[in-house]
Amino acid sequence: MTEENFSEENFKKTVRRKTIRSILWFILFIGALVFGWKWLNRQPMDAGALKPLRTVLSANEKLFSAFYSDSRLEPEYPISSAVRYPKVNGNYGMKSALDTATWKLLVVRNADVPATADTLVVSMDEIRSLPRTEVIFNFKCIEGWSQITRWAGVKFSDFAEHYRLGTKSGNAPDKNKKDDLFKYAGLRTPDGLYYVGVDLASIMHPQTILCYEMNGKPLPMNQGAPLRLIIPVKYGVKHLKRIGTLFFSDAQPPDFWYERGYDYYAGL
Ligand SMILES: Nc1nc2c(c(=O)[nH]1)N[C@H]1C(S)=C(S)[C@@H](COP(=O)(O)O)O[C@H]1N2
Ligand SMILES: [Mo]
Repeated sequence: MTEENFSEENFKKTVRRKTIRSILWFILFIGALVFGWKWLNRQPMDAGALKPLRTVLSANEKLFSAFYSDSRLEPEYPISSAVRYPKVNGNYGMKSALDTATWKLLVVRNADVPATADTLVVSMDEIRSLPRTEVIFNFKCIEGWSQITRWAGVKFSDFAEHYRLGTKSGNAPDKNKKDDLFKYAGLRTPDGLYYVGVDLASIMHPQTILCYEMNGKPLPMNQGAPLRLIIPVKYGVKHLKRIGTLFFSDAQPPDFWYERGYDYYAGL
C-alpha cells in the first residue's frame, strides 16, 4: 500500500466494510443457531432424549462397550484415602418403610419366560455366608462429583456362581458359553420405584459386589441397607440402593435414568 492510497477516506471505507461484513456473519451465525435449535426440538423423543441426542448417546455406548474388558480393573486405593462420610445422593425407592430383619432378596432366574420363572428367596445370612470382598474405588456420579469410597460384600460373580444365575440352562455362568448367558440383569427396589438394567458382562465384572458394608460397618439405611449394588465400572446411577428384586433377561430391563434421557450403558 502506497502513501497516497492510505488516505483517511480509504481507511474509513475499509473499517465500514469490515464492520458490515462481521455483523452479517454474526446474524447468519445466530440464525443458524436458532434454526438448528428449533430443528432439534422438533425431533421426536427416544427414551426421554431428543432423537438426534439419543443417537449420539447410543454411538458412545457402542464405543464404550467395545472397550469393556473383564481384565480392565478400576483403580483401587488404600483404606486411608476413603472418605469417612460418603455423600448420600438419591432416595428414589427408599422412602417406604422397610424391616431389614425380615428383608429377603428375590431372584428371578428367567424373567423372559414367566411361566417357568423360579424365584429364589435369599436371606441376608445366606448372602453373608458367601466369601466377603472389599473394594475401594473412586465413585463417580453423572452430576459431576466423585469420591473415594470403601465397600464390602459378596462379589456378584461369586453369588451367581453359587446360585447358578445368569444362564438359561441353570448352570453356573461360563463366559465362553455366550449363548447360554442372559444379556442383562435388572434390579429394583422393594417398592419398584427405582430400577436399573446392567449388561451381564459388567455385573459379572470382578469388582462388582452385592454390598452390605461401608467403611467396615453395616451399610447405613440411606445408603441402601440391607443390600445395594456396587459396580465400579459404572456411574453412580447404576449402584442401586436397597435391592428388592434381581432378575435376568435377554430384553433390556427398564432403567430409571435411561427413561429420563441418560445413556443406558453409563459405563466409565
Ligand atoms: N434406590 C436408589 N438407589 C440409587 C439412587 C436412588 O435415587 N435410589 N441414586 C443413585 C445415584 S444417582 C447415585 S450417585 C448413588 C449414590 O449413592 P450414595 O447415596 O451411597 O452416595 O446411588 C444410586 N442408587
Ligand atoms: Mo448419581
